[in-house]
Parts: sequence; C-alpha cells; structure tokens
Amino acid sequence: MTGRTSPIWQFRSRIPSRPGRPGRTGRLAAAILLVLVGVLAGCSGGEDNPLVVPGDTPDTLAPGAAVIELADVTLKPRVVEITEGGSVAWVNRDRTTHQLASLAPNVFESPRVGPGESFTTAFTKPGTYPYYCTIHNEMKGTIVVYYAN
Ligand SMILES: [Cu+2]
Repeated sequence: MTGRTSPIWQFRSRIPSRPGRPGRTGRLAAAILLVLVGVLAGCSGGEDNPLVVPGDTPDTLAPGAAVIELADVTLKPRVVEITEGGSVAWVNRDRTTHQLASLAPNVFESPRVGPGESFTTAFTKPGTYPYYCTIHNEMKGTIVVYYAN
C-alpha cells in the first residue's frame, strides 16, 4: 500500500506523525480510517436523517429561537437547530405567498403567509422535522430540535 493509490491515505498522511515513528503512526491512522469508513457505510440508507452526522453535535447549546427568511422562493437557512420549547419564525420577504407544513402530519402547518407577513411556531418535542412549502414543493427544509440539556 502506497500513498499514491489512495486519496484518503494522502489526506490522513497530512496529520503530523510523531518523531521517530512516522510509518507506524501512518499505518495506525489508515487502519482507524478504514474502520470509520466501514461504520459510516453501514449506517448509510435507512430512515436515519442524512442531515445529522453521528458525533457531529454542536459544542454550544442551540439557540431557543430561529428566524428563517423566505426569499427568492428559497428558505434561508434551510436547516435550523433549536432547543426544545424554542420557536421558529418564518419571515416572508418574497413577492409571493408561501405556506409551510411539516412532512409528517400534525406537527405544524402555517396559514398562507403573504409578502411582508410572518409565521411563528414553537417546538416542544425534540426531534428532526422536515417540512416544505405546500405552494412551492421544491422549498424543503428541516428543523432540528435538541433536548435543552
Ligand atoms: Cu412557497
């Protein structure tokens, strides 16, 4: 196995080796990486949320409120993270009307939100909530609600 055959190896090889034992450290890194790749491959697919990578949790607590701008028939941002009990406000800065609804039934559904209007709702239960615009189905976003502690 040489560094030229694997782009992944080349990436890992940039991590500084301990002086005097460069070869061993490199092999260890490659072995760990192979295990990680295997684990990640095994997790792909299924009902897992592709937007949340295991271990990829924020260092700081997510805010209790988020604001999403509706502009140019897009959601800005598409993914927001809040804590349980927090709220999300959609502010329509577009020239057209939008209506937001959770993909799962009965989580939330806004009335029609016209230009200059906004809609706010609270999320009391931790979870991942995909949603879309019922008028422009290509507008898709996700609300991630974390436990408060
Ligand atoms: Cu829309």
